[in-house]
Amino acid sequence: MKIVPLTDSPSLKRSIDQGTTEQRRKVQEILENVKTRGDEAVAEYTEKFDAVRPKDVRVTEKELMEAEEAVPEETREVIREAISNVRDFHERQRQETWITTKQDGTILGQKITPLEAAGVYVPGGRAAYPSSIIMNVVPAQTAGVERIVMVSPPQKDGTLENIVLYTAKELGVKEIYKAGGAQAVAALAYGTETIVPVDKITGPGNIFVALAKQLVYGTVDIDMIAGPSEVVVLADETGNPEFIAADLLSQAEHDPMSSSVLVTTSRELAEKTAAEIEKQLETLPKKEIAGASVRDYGAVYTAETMEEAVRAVNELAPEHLEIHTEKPWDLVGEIRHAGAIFLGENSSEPVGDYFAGPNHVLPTNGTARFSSPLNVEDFTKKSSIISYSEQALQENGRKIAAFARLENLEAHARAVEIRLEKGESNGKTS
Ligand code: HSO
Ligand code: ZN
Repeated sequence: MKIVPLTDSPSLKRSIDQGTTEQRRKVQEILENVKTRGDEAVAEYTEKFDAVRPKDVRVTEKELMEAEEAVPEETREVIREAISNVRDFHERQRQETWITTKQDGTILGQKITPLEAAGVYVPGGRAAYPSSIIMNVVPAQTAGVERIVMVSPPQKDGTLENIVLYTAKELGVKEIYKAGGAQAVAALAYGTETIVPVDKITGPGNIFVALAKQLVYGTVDIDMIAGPSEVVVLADETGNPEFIAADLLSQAEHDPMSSSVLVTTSRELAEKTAAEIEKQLETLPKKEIAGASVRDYGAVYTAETMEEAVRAVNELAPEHLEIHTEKPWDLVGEIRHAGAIFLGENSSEPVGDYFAGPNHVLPTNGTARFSSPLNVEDFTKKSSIISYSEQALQENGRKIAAFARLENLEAHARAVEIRLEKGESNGKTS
């Protein structure tokens, strides 16, 4: 991995391609077709892209039972424990409805209501990560979403992977459809004879799924559009090059476009980590992917001071940040932009991917500047509550009417004044 002094790097930002015009046009066509022709169009696209017409589009209770039996008990145990940790963490994010009263009798408040239905997209094949199913379903369930639907493209034999079905079953998700790609996103957004539409679609997918989600946004809500995974490690001379190299490679193996970066104040650590990466790469099963990622999107930046290093981290606004310094907690206050912050050498990033409890769906591609990890609030919405008292209206009515006239909205002004006149004629002016 190349070692570059930060002073030689004018901009650390990168931008990820959001699909070509041609891909966008194709997705648009799929959406239109599913919107007008429903199930039949979904079946045609499934046949075209997944080379199968599943007998039952909806997963049956029997299939769920069989999948559970096919998953070894040790695996089930790990998945159950991960679910429990993720539930505990998300439980703490739950927000309550609140009401406040004022001296004049006015009541104001904020009512929290879960979305009625959420759809979770689960990619096919090797990218069907059970951990991502957990991370998408748990916040929705914790928010109180009643109906959670999962969609995933069928394998050639018309089934879904056992581990996908088992994880869904363990989470309590019962409505699962064998459909993927833009056609599944369209079915969730517009509804078909079989699939009742949902209110929000979340979950990772390929470029066609990402584009479809972007295009149905407005009809339904969506989560963020995730880019390739990223990790930045911030370290001083106390960092362990073997651990740091291993953590950088753990994100590099996700995608040739994943980005793994070390920012360090120690030239020695920079060199040792770069050498360690080459060494550890040799024995990795995904060394092609991880190798391309560190070569094309990886870097080791050396900084003169910790302030300079922290400035670089904030500029990168990484999805994951690991801090490997003597006193990592001293730096937390300085970090403005990062999706998840891992402190100390035991907090390897995969700990967060699978097990610690926080969500692993995080803002990528610099969007940590303005967005947050997927969370319970994403599956709720708020309604404001306003109950004005007679006293409050009589006291403030003139001001409200004046404000309305400032905007040239006479009917607004009169709607308030009609009550004031009534109040005055009743002799109730305060
Ligand atoms: N690191 C990925 C999530 C993931 N890792 C799933 C393994 N499985 C993005 O946060
Ligand atoms: Zn990962």
